[in-house]
Amino acid sequence: MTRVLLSFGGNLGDPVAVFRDALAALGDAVVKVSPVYETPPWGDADQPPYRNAVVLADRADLDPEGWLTLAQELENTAGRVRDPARRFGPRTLDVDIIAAWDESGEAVTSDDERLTLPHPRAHLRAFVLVPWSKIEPEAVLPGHGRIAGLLTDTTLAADARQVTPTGEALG
Ligand code: PH2
Ligand code: MG
Ligand code: MG
Repeated sequence: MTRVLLSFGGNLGDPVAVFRDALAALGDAVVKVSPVYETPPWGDADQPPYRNAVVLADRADLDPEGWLTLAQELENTAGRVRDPARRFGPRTLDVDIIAAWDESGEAVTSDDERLTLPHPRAHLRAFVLVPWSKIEPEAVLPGHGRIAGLLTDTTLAADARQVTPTGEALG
């Protein structure tokens, strides 16, 4: 069994409809789903606001590499077009693996540049930590401690104030 925390993000088309399709494709693997949030674009400022959510999911038959393949399939199904010149540009669906845990609940770590675990910037991103804290208030980001503690950092707290629930449900 590998449990993962997935971050869903998108800012082209109808991201919430795209999130719903991706969740349906994950099927029984889905354990918990956060509300949807509107978030200011991080990285390139000249793009529309994002919708973000997080999904806790579990699949007995997938290791983190298998999850990466599945995440990329979900992005491709959503019509994601990759622009090599714009790494942080607009997209229909981005599915990032934030952290992974093995069957005994131990965090999986990886330095592989294709799949770094935990995600190297997750501890800096209010658009990941705020939705996650909503579904798992006591969660720990491996290597960084409790997410509730991370969110009290001055910079993150300022970013978190801009992460606003939209009221759109994915379930
Ligand atoms: N994803 C990016 C770049 N910038 N900004 C927000 N608010 N949310 C995202 O998911 C996001 C982003 C590239 O993965
Ligand atoms: Mg991303
Ligand atoms: Mg990504």
